[in-house]
Amino acid sequence: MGGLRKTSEVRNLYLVALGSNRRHHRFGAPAGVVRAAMEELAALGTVLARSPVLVTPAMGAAQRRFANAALVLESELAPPALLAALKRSERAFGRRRGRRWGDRVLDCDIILWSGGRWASAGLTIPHPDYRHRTFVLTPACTIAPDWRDPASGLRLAQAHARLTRRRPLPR
Ligand code: PH2
Ligand code: MG
Ligand code: MG
Repeated sequence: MGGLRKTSEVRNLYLVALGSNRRHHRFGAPAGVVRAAMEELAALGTVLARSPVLVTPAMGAAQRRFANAALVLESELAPPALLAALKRSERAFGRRRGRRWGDRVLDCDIILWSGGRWASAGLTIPHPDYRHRTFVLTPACTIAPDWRDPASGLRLAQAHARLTRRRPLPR
């Protein structure tokens, strides 16, 4: 019966970004890895929306291009518990510790949380760098363009427009 559901259950919404630029022995190319990971994350709550999987050029030290996507997850897990679960999934997909920003089978990052801001030793929400990353903002805008960043006050669609706006050529 519905009455058995605890009223103390907290409904958290998360915007999670996924990335891969290495093959998986079972799921194949990076796009397949990201698709499989999106299925896997449904075990952590309810996936309310998922973006298409996009192929993006590597930013930073990584060598190969990425598959990237984003999803909105509703979950009873608090931020540190979700982070631990995402790290478990990354390991289950074969991710090994390595160079920061290197090639990886699977990367899952918490970008935004309905509770606003979070700051603890290994976790900062909003994600400190996502505003500069089209590979996060482009997929995120397809599913949550109106989600407002609690730090900047900007909607994701506005943050995306700022990032991708053509600047006038220097004269
Ligand atoms: N992730 C990185 C570094 N560079 N580039 C793209 N295109 N997509 C990513 O997900 C990505 C990256 C470190 O997390
Ligand atoms: Mg990342
Ligand atoms: Mg990460």
